[in-house]
Amino acid sequence: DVKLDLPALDQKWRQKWTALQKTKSADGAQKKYVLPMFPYPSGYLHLGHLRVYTIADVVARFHSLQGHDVLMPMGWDAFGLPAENAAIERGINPATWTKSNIAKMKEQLDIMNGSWDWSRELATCDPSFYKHTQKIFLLLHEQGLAYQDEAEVNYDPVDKTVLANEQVDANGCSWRSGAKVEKRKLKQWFLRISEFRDSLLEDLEVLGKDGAWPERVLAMQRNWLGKSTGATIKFPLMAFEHVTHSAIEVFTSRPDTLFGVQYLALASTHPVVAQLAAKDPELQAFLDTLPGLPPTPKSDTRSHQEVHPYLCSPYVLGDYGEGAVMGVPAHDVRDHSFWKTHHKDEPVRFVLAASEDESTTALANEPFIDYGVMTAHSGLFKGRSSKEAGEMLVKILEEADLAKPVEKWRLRDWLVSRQRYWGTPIPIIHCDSCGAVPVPDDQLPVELPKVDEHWAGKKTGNPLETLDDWVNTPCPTCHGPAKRDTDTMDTFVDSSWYFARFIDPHNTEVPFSAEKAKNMLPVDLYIGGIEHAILHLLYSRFIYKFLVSSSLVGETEGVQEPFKRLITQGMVHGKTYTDPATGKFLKPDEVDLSDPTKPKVVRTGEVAIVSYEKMSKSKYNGVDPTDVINLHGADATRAHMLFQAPVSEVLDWDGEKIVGVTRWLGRVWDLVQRVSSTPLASQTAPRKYFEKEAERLGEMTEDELGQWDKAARVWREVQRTVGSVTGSYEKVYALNTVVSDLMILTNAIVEEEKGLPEEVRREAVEALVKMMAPITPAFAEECWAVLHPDEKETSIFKSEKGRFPVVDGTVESLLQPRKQTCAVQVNGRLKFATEIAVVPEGLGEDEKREWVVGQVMKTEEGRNKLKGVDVGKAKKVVVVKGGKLVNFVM
Ligand code: ANZ
Ligand code: ZN
Repeated sequence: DVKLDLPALDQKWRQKWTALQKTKSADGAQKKYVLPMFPYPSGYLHLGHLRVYTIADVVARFHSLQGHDVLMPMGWDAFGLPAENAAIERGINPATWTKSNIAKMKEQLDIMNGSWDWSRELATCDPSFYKHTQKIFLLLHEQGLAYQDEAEVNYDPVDKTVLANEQVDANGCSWRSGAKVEKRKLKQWFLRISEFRDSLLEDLEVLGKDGAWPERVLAMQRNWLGKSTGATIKFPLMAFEHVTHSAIEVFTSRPDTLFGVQYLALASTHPVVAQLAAKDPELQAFLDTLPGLPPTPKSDTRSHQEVHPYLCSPYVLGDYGEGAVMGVPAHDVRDHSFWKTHHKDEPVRFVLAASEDESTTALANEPFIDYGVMTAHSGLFKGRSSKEAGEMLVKILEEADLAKPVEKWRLRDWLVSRQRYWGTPIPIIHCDSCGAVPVPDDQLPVELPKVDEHWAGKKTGNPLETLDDWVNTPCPTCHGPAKRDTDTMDTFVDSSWYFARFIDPHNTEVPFSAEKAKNMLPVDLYIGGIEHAILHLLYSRFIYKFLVSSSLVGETEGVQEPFKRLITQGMVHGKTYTDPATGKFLKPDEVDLSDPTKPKVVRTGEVAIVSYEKMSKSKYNGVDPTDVINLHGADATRAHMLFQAPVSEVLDWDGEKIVGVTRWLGRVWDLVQRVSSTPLASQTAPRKYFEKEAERLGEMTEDELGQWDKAARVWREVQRTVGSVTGSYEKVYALNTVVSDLMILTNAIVEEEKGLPEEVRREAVEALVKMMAPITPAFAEECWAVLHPDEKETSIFKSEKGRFPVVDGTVESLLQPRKQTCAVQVNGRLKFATEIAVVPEGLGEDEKREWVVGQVMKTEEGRNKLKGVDVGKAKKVVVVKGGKLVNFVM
């Protein structure tokens, strides 16, 4: 008996895999590009990482076993604020911090038995990578798709630095200095994503087919793009001598609600508001209460006594539509709650309803937001469908120059400038006479200068701005004095194209070759967290569409989407103990786990509350994947991780439950040992057995028939499992059922093992091991080596014999249940029921009758209970329902 030491197997096989990695897959193999979102090198791998990388690796290995040419690379999303913050706090260079984090995480990643292609490893902070990020930026610039414009930034007046939104707390103060953050206008770089908005929206349809992308993500993308059709409508302004506008223009998506307008609301930044405030101290006082940062729900409720009151409210955005809204409390949710808060006593005016005869005004507590039929309040339009009425209204107003049909998008151009050090430098030189000049191609990359003294001094701000040697440079065009752009790019720019770099990571000339792009892109399966459902995916889609339409790739046919399929995995929650008396989270040494089913609070002896929560330091519920893997081995950890929850759902992590999986692996291991002494068979051996034996089914003894049945039961189970497991691996979402299906198959084999024909037993175990291999690769390799001592030097993933099993359709008919119940009647009256062999296919009516009668007479019941009935002399024998009933008419 060989003892199973799972962690030791990990070690052994990881070494062998490294040695084997160089082998190429067969020519003409189908390409599969499987990619999990690359990690930010924070310095430690958490269980969430382990989950997404396990899913990716399992799918990649499944495809390898099918003989596909699989690409699964790994890299680092290495620029960004945390490194810079760490640098400021610790006085070290962000590059140093990042590199040591990468090294730590790579080590952690390596022990999970992943089949990463490290030869393609990349880090976005590496000049050899960001050289090409700069090239792509300049390509965009050349096409007019990168441009400069003024935009507001958060400015910390104490640290004298620009802050990212995440560095501003809820009170509008700096994360570091605590100073009140100011808004400043700066010239910044934008990427014109709006140019691609039509195809970004249209192609979501394609991604929605067959559930290729989760519906939820598609909805979020659609919403972010926010295409809305409607009209601008002018409301003439009266009786304000000091206002220069003659009308207020609003954007509405619902012109059909025009008769329900009860007020107009303006954004606080609307030019008319400032003019009104100049003469209205009360309004000015209200405006002064509005903070520069996210609007608080305060409202100025005073109305000016006009046909419609004009109100100024923070729910009206200054930079959307016209910065003004026609307020329809009856048919819009926000307008309704605004009206209810400030005009409690004034009735809401409903102007359309679900049907014509509906009395609607009574429903004043809720707005009616659907389209419907115009009611009496809509005057002449009463009875018309509201969609049609809306179009008519816009036409009529258009003739009077009071309305214009328009299309509005929520999507803004992408602001990519960051006033920070740790990012890709923007490759532009500013010259007083030539303007913004691209850095010439042969001078790329523009490298980040080393500024160790800056970090050592724990200084804040962007050191690039004060580095005169670096900033001052001759203009590439006129050679006069000029200055480098000191902004760096948003890290989302780096991650918007990294997946394309993986196909050609060592190319020094271009980001990637067009030829490789045609062969290897797009990504077949992309896996990552829902937190990237909007920005990262939208930016990647945009840049991909740009790249494939650019000179880099040249005209490509078909849909231009970077990720054919997208899987979003659920979070991992940690086991959390709470003291019921205080409601406080308990630290590990504050919980008594001597009886794991009844955790107790050490201090009081009371039973602690157990729940599963998002892992965090403050809840003491974090789990280090390295510890788990060292204890249980990577394979058991992977299998457990998949088994506990469907891929897209939350996973409640309870390390104690891993023993279930470990026990299963132990059973399979023992089974493999027992089977290894039987002669090698082949995948087709069971079929040959069934074909051969089927010919003599009629003459078999009871024992032989018993063995046939047993073999059929096991092989049927193998076939069923191959079918369902293949489907689940392909769907990805159902990986948890792969583990349970394989556990069931293990039990079926072990239960029927005794007396099972050798070739069936052996092949059942072989199939089981192959099906397990994607999930428990080292374990499967070891089993494979035991089963195939002749192939010791190779790997189940590389061997032809190791191919993932396919359902054998030809044995199906042989494996049908051999027995069925037959009800026996004499003159239409039931005498008894008995078990007979299933009627073979292809018999004629007479043969069938003869066969059934013969079977019935062979049974014990037949011999006993039909004594005295001379069935040979029956007038007629009726067999129905394929032999489930026989009637002797005497
Ligand atoms: C009247 C109305 C009646 C509206 C109704 C909706 C329903 P989407 O479709 O997302 O583009 N709106 C217009 N400009 C705004 C701004 N600057 N800030 C806040 N809200 C603004 O939304 C368009 C709708 O949002 C417009 O249609 C307008 O309210 C509001 F039963 O006009 B609606
Ligand atoms: Zn110049």
